[in-house]
Amino acid sequence: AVYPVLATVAAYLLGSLSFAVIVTRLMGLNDPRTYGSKNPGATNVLRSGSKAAAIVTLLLDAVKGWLPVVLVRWFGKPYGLEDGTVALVGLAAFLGHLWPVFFRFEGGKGVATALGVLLGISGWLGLATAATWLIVAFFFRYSSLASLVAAVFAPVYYLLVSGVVWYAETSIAVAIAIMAMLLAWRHKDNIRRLIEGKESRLGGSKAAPA
Ligand code: NKO
Repeated sequence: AVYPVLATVAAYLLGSLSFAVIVTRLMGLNDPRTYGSKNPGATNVLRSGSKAAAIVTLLLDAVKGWLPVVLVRWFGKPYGLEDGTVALVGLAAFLGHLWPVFFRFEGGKGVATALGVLLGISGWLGLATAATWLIVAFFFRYSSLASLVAAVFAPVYYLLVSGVVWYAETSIAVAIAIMAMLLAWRHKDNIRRLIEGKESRLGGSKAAPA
């Protein structure tokens, strides 16, 4: 039973790579933990003005959730790694992003990494959740609100996508539910700003919060 433990630790370490910090540092941009929402995430990197840096951050933060999940799914069977380990490594990568061992355990909100995990579990699940995010972001122009709505729908989509083919795994459903709850909790300041009408809009003016 050493392989599930090794896989989970490796996924946590991979998740601990805070790509918002790493990418901005490599590109010579300011540290996202010093401006805007102070969050090391793609949305806040976008507030630096560099779309390229934001996209690379989003991609790499998603890949670190996706990779451990698909590696276990595709190559785990001979090592005795089943769906329980899929759930564990996905959750471990997500937890690494929130509490990264390499960055004093001060990480992000887990949106991009959760998306990667969902895409690794099922392409349709990831696509449906990402589409939900895009629709809310398009109409309301708040990244945080889009993430919160997507997080509510993700567990529902999992049950639909897997239930239809009679395939829902309790461990995976629980992992998705835990990610959704932690993601919402990490957005508590965003929720307060949304209620107060002080949340910054996507593509909005950086000078005046409106
Ligand atoms: O700086 O506090 P901020 O305004 O930056 O940021 C709030 C934001 C933080 O998240 C990010 C990552 C942005 C990724 C955008 C595309 C993601 C596609 C949607 C996936 C939703 C996954 C939810 C899964 C829950 C289990 O929110």
